[in-house]
Amino acid sequence: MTKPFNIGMIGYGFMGRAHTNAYKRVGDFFPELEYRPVLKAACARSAESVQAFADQWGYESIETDWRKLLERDDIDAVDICVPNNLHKEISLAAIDAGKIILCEKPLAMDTAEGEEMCAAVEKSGLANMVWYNYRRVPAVSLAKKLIDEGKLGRIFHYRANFLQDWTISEDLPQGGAGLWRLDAAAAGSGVTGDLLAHCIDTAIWLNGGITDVSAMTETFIKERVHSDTGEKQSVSIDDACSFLCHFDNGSLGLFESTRYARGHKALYTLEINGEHASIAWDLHDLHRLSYFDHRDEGALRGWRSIHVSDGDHPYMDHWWVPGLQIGYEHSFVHQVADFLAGYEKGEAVSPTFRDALETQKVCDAVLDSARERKWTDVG
Ligand code: SOE
Repeated sequence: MTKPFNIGMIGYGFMGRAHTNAYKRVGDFFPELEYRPVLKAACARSAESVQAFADQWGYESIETDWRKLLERDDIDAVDICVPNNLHKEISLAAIDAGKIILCEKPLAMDTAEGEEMCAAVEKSGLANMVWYNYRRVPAVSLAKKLIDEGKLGRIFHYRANFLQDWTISEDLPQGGAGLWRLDAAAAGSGVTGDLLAHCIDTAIWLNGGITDVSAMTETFIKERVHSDTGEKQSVSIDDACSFLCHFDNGSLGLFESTRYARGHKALYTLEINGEHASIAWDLHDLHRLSYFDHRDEGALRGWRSIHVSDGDHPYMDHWWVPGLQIGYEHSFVHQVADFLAGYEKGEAVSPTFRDALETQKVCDAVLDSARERKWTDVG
């Protein structure tokens, strides 16, 4: 007998769709789960838009005020898919209302907000999770397994990039649907919180904590029309950010992110170099993991490209037959599956608010370091 896990979705943008797709698919591909997501209600300010979203994706009802959603007894969990400046307020109210929270990344606008959210959710004992989905791309999960098994040996270098090119035009306004990411008042920061946060989350997961950072940021377009006012306003998000760091394990990190890398749409790459072996991964070829092992027989030594689609690869026994790959959206399905499996057992599933707070602290240290032009400890 399965049990319902009633979802109240707040927001209906790109992430609202990605998460909803995961809720819809997870029961079919992870039939062993006791709890099954039920799309109870979708919530957003515009009744017309949220009704259209609910009709298209199969939500049973709508709300236009998230406070009303939180009052409903038929909602077990809220999924927060709205701009970052609303994460804290909604989370704290949801905790008061006794709701489980699945929150879109980054956790908060800054560390101070994140700490408040973390303290409240931990005091409540409510299950919580933050949507850093890339950990659960099977090739990235395989990288984690190889590192944890010690295949790489001592780690020397961690390198990651997240490159995009969608904000190069000066005519692009800031604020409003999708473009709130360009408005510091709604987003908190630019590429640091939006893109590097993914790289940092994966890095901490794979390679451990980050101790200190030295960063530079740039805002290439200093003024943009704001969608709310129609007026030109200064832009204070970081359009690009690069940073160096030290990890707890003594390895060195090098990270770069920008929305001004013409030709790159969502190029998230990472490479880790260890004493015995190296691994590399690229979001544009997400089902492959590149692996080089120095211990291989000399004449045959070289980079191998592992097609992560076999039955013994992470998550893959839940999908098609060996050799047939899956994609971006499946990382979200895996995250829900793991969350529900943990929920069933009463176990926290990473990344929790606490894990996401670690990423937030690194993001804040990066922004502080760039502002002050000096090495900065992670708080
Ligand atoms: C920005 O373009 C964005 O959609 C991020 O907000 C997502 O978190 C990232 O996964 C893809 O890019």
